[in-house]
Amino acid sequence: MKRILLILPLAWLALLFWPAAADFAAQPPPLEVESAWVRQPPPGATVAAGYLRLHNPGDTTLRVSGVEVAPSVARSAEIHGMEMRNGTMRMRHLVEGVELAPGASAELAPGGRHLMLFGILQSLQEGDRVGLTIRLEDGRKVTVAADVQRDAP
Ligand SMILES: [Cu+2]
Repeated sequence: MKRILLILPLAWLALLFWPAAADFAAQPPPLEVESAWVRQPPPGATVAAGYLRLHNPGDTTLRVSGVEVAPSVARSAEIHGMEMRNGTMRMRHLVEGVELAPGASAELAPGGRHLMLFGILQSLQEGDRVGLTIRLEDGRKVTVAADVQRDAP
C-alpha cells in the first residue's frame, strides 16, 4: 500500500509535466543568439555597448523588439542603430527592432547596430558575464550570457 501511495503522486507529476517537457524538447529555440559580448566600459562610465549575432532558424519571420539587461548590472537596455545626420554618424534607439526573415542572420557589431546598456550599476571586468534577454515581438524571450571583453573577440 505504501508503494502505491508513492507511485500515484509520481504518476500525477509525470502526467502534469511530461507533455510540456516533451513539447519543449522538440521545439528548436525560436531565435539563436551567438557570440554575445559587452565592451568593458571605462571606469566611471554609466553606459556600455553590447554586440551579438542573431539567427532565425525557423520558417517564419521574427522581429526582435527589444532587449533587457540583468537588473543587477544596469538599469535599462536598448537596441541602437547608426545613421548619418548632418554629416555626423549618430546612434539612435531602433524602436522598430530587428526583423529576421526565415533563415536570416543579423550581426550587431562595432560600428553598426549594437546594444546599449544604460545606468551601469556595477564595475564590469573582463571575464564577467552579463545576462541579456532578447525580446521577440510575439512575446517570446531568449536569454544569453554575454562575456565582458575589452576588445572585439
Ligand atoms: Cu548606442
